[in-house]
Parts: sequence; C-alpha cells; structure tokens
Amino acid sequence: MSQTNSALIIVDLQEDFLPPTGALAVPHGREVIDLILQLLDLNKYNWKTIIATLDWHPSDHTSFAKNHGQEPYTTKKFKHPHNGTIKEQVLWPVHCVQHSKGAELAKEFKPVLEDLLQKQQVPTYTVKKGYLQDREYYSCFQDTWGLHHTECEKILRENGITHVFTVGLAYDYCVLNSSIDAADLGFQTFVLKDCSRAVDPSANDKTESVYREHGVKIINLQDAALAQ
Ligand code: VGL
Ligand code: ZN
Repeated sequence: MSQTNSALIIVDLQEDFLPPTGALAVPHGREVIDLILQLLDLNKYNWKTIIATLDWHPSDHTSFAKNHGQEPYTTKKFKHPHNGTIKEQVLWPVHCVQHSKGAELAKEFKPVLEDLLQKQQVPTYTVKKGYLQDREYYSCFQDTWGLHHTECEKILRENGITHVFTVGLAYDYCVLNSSIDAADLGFQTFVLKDCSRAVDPSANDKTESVYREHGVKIINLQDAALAQ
C-alpha cells in the first residue's frame, strides 16, 4: 500500500477577507469558517501537517491601488524586476497590513489555531507571504514572478507530505495559486470548494479550468476524509 501523508493548508482566513467589515471582504467568506473548523477535528482527519497562511503586507505595498493613485479593482501593468516582461495585475484596497486588526486571523479560527500551534499534536505552522513591498503574492509558495520562495515547500518536504488539501480565501486568487503551485511541485492536490469562496464567483468556470489544467482535484468537505 502506498503511504499517504496529507497536509491541510488554510489560506488567508483573515478578517480583512471576511464580511462584514473586511477591507477586501470576499462574498460569503464567513460561511467557510465552520466547515474549516470541522476539518480540524483530529479524530476524524489524519493530517500530518497543518499550515495557516497569512497575507502580510507593508502599508506601502505595491498591490494597493492607493499607492498608485488608482481605484481599487482596476489593473496596472507591472514590469518584471530583471527580464522586463509585463504582467497586468489587479490593484486592491489596502488590506492585511502587518500587525493591523484586518490582518488577524478570523476571530472564530484564531483561538483554535493558537491551540494547535501550542500543542503541536500535529506539526502546525503559520506561513506569511506578501511582505516584500515590491511584488504581489497570491501563492503561499512564492511571489507572482516566482522569484522569492516562502518556507512552505520546505515544511511539506520535511514532514514527508504527499497530499495537499487547500481551503480558505480566495478561491480565485490565493487558494487557486497556492493549489496550482502545490500540484506543480508534485503534491497530489485537492481544493475543497465548499470550504472556499471567490472574489468573483461569476468566473468560477474559468477559475476551475485553471485548477484542472494543473491537475488539482476539486472536491467538497464530505470527500476529504476518503481522499486522504
Ligand atoms: C488575496 C487579493 C489580494 C487572497 C490576497 O488571499 O486571495 N487576494 N491579496
Ligand atoms: Zn494581498
């Protein structure tokens, strides 16, 4: 029998991504919290590693519309720092500024994660991303240019992880890019659709074609225990 070692990656479950007060509130984002808390039942799910990611921007971050005199949700062309290629990216409202209230983990989730971090019954980590001022990060593995890498891959390798399950916010940005990077790195990757919400749910068909192109399997919470 092949050995399956599963990691759960909880992406950016932070107040700024959550209604009603979040600066970049993802529609219906709060609905995922209860389901994600269910996934943290260690008697039911056999996680070998749990990672919670944090979007963690300096206030002068280049992804903030206001730092370019533009309106949120417009786009801007960015130039690759070395090879000059151009990438058009969305500019966002100011969100998840380091140490701000909005950057805190969802209030229902924070104490549960803190307990897991303290007990380490399952190796549990937080991974920050987005802290370099001059570049956007959607994936918890790397910036959008692929130049700077977080510790996420190292954590998964050190824990012998084979399978990665992703949940959180947002289905079409950070969960998407974290999932496709996990798949591209060779992990068997599953995104739990009902444990995630999109900034733009009307584009879910297109979003899901990107997941599938990279071999990410789209499942729901009820399938997770079986897939492990
Ligand atoms: C995210 C936009 C900007 C996300 C982060 O977590 O999906 N989206 N920063
Ligand atoms: Zn961000």
